[in-house]
Amino acid sequence: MNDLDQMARQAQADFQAAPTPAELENAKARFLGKSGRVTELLKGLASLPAEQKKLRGADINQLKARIEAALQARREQLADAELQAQLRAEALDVTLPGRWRGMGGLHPVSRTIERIEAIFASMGFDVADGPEIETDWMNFTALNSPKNHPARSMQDTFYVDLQDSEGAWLNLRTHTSPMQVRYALAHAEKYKGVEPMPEIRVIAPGRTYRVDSDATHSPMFHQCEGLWIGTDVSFKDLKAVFADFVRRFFETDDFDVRFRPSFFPFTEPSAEIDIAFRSGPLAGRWLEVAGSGQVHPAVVRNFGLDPEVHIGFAFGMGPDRLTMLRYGIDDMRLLFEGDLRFLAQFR
Ligand code: 2U9
Repeated sequence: MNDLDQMARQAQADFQAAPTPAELENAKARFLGKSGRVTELLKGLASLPAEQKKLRGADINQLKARIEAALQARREQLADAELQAQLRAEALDVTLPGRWRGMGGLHPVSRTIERIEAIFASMGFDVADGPEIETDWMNFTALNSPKNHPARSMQDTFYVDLQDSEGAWLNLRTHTSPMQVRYALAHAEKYKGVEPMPEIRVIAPGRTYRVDSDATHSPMFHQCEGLWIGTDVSFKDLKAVFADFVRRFFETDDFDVRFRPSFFPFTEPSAEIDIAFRSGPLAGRWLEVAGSGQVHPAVVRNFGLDPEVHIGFAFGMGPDRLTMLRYGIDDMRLLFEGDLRFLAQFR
């Protein structure tokens, strides 16, 4: 191997060892720069005789070309490595799922209330609304609750530090009934003197409050009551309407309904409504799903209507319990803890 071959190999090895473009340019300078080794060789030609100068000159030019080719190859190698590193660093997996803001959904109890509203609406029932802070008269007196009734005590009812025009403390409504009182009063007023008065058919779903908190009671819970006042309405109509509601709410015909005597201040006679599925996980167990009764004459009179003419039926049920029965939920607290692992199942 002559000295020129050796220099070519040295240059190639130095270029290969340069880890960055900057260091490669330093290595290049050592061979091809102004005082680089190839340049020095070319300068040395001057002292040679003409014959040798020609041969040596051609060899040095060949060497220069080999070194330049090695330099170019290493430059391309380094540029390619840099590009690959950059691509790796900025890698974008376009097959990953997108980042969502997260889809919301209705709370299971809201879904239940929407189902109840849709079913009763199809049977001609309006949906009432009303305030959650109520007067004593709307929440208790109009509904035939005597002044000394335990439901009115501080132990059972949340009171608000505000009095109405009669000096009675306002309360958080303990049932959804006051919405129906307001609705019935407005209805009677609207159709005053109209004979016959159009029927009152209304349901009232919403939040209600009682001083009660344990595994099966929440201080805030939901109710949905219904009121149907006409001149020719009876328990058999109530039973038919309620059974049709159950059939559509639980999407089955396979159940029995029974009325069991009970007591409420605002209805007389009163009855609990029980249902028993004949098949499925709850088969054979009587489940209490609602209270009901003929609206007490004193309550009808409070609407300014004659209880000898206007006869009414009412029922009340708990959307929280209906939700638990429909979805097989065994702990009521799950409904109100706001745990997304539970709630996301209902989206
Ligand atoms: C007016 C007149 C009467 C509504 C009624 C019930 C029976 C009843 C409870 C059952 C379980 C509610 O969800 S619950 O806590 N309700 O038993 N509610 S009759 O009676 C009315 C309502 C309004 C003007």
